[in-house]
Amino acid sequence: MQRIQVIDSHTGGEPTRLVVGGFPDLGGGSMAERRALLADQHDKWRAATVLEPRGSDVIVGALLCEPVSKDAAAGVVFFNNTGYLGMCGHGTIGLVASLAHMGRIGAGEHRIETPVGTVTATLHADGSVSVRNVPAYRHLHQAAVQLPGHGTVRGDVAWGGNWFFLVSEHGQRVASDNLAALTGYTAALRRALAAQGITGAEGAEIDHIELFSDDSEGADSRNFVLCPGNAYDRSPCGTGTSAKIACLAADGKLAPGEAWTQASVIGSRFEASYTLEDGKVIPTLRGRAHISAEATLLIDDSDPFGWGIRT
Ligand code: PYC
Repeated sequence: MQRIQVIDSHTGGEPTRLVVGGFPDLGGGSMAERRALLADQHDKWRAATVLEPRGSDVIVGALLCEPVSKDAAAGVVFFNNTGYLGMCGHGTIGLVASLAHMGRIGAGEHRIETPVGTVTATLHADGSVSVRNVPAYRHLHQAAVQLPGHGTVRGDVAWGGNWFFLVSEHGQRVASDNLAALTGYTAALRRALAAQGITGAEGAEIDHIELFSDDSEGADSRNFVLCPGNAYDRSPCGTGTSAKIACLAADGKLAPGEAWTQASVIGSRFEASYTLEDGKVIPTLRGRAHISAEATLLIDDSDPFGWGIRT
């Protein structure tokens, strides 16, 4: 029997499963190197943790790692039902809440190493967490993609720790009673981007699609975010909000320090803003995670689905 120790949390409804023990040793390399090692040699551990029958499409896994740098509180590798992420905003908020729950950190600033750079998280006295993300930027402005049945759809391509296609003019209703239609539309958009060679920098796949609505009940915007494995983000998506901030900054629609409230399709919220450093947009987002379980996952080698159901 194999055992994996986890702490589950959710950030604005989006779950994070933090692996605190039981995974194979990935050595002392950077988080990008450890992510590559996990993906190339130990991927079954990702699958066992987040796929059914133990997990579900919506769960984002986070492997807690010893950081490389002594002044960092932790390192982390994020993964999901289909593979691996760069950064994850809601997941970092969940990680910080879980580390506090474990008694490993208290209120204050904590550096967290991720595969795409080090971020700074602040645990506030009220339990909320701010994440000062890696630099975000817009790569393409209003790129045109042909979407069968919908004609030309235009959107920005931006980096916020993952790659996003951000669309404001889409004709879809961004509402929690319209999830199947939103999922179908955004999945078709992602296929069309790939088929038409529209990518992030250096040919990187755009694996997240983000639709916006101004009908947002007091927030500045409501979004629907399709994640790589076709689940939608229940939170406003930290990296997606960072990508949005980069686009607003590029359009001159949001000044440094100005607040932006991003609501998710289910109504949860992140507060965001940015600073400009050496001409780079550094987004900060603030949200709250709640702990939902402490558990040991069991993998019985005689279980035909013990290492996850791969479809
Ligand atoms: O919060 O950055 C995020 C995120 C990425 C995928 C799911 N959530």
